[in-house]
Amino acid sequence: MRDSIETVRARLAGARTVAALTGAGISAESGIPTFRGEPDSLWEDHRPEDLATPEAFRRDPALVWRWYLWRRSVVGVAKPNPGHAALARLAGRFDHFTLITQNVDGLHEKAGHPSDLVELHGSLWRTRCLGCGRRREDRRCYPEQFERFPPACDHCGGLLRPDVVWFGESLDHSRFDRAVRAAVASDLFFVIGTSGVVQPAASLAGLARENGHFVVEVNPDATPISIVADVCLRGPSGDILPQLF
Ligand code: BJW
Ligand code: ZN
Repeated sequence: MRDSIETVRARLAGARTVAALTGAGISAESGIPTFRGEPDSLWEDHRPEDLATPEAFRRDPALVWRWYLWRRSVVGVAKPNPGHAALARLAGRFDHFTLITQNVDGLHEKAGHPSDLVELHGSLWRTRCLGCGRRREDRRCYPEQFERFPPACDHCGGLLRPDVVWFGESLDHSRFDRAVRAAVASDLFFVIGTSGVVQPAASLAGLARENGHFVVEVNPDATPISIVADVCLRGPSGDILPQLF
């Protein structure tokens, strides 16, 4: 492990352009459940097709909203951990650093991430109106805080939904383009705390590798991304990342 850490440090010293893709694992040490693989993961208690699809929302918007409000209440009291802080420090050292996150928790921003941040799967803290399309910041955590529930748009009365990307939905094109450009252009590409099973985010590591760049995975467990990584640092990101930056 010591050698691998030294290898990554040396790569960083010679890199001009760096990018990182993060997933739920980076927030695990802040007390936020991951989606898969752990006994208290989100999908252990809930079927994704019941909660994170447009069909589920059409079927029962109140049920889906209650789940998202519960997640807001968990995330709202969470603090960034040493992994988020280390990435924010690293970003401050490079003119070209892109942080691509699949997380909707806002913890990279809370950690003071200074530069290019691409929230591929949206944000827990925004709503989007199904009627007029307006997006608004919204930090409420309880159904009682809304005039109507499920919540409605104060502009057009349309149904509001969480501004996140559900299964079967396309990612915002300009956000995904920024992520692809970063993967193609970065000398060094970190993949941190993601199971690497959800597309198209998972394909970014392969794209970086195909373009000849050095790929570093940080994860306690092996994933489908491990085979494209040049170095795999096995352990929690809150332990590993502060040793690198
Ligand atoms: C630690 C740690 C520590 C623990 N330190 N690490 C067949 C093949 C290919 C693709 C598809 C397919 N069938 C369907 C698809 C498409 C589908 C998909 O990928 N499905 C697969 C699951 C099979 N993708 C989509 O639908 C996407 N859209 C799309 O493709 O559009 C085109 C299209 C249109 C129409 C039809 C079909 C395609 C959209 C995907 C949206 C994903 N949305 C979610 C919910 C977001 C909102 C919310 O948060 O509620 O995004 S699902 C969920 O998974 C969430 C996450 O961002 C995402 C990824 O999860 P992540 O981050 O990897 O977390 P985990 O829990 O899986 O992993 C945690 C990792 O951390 C583990 O590895 C641990 O070991 C590690 N870890 N502790 C470091 N301390
Ligand atoms: Zn509206």
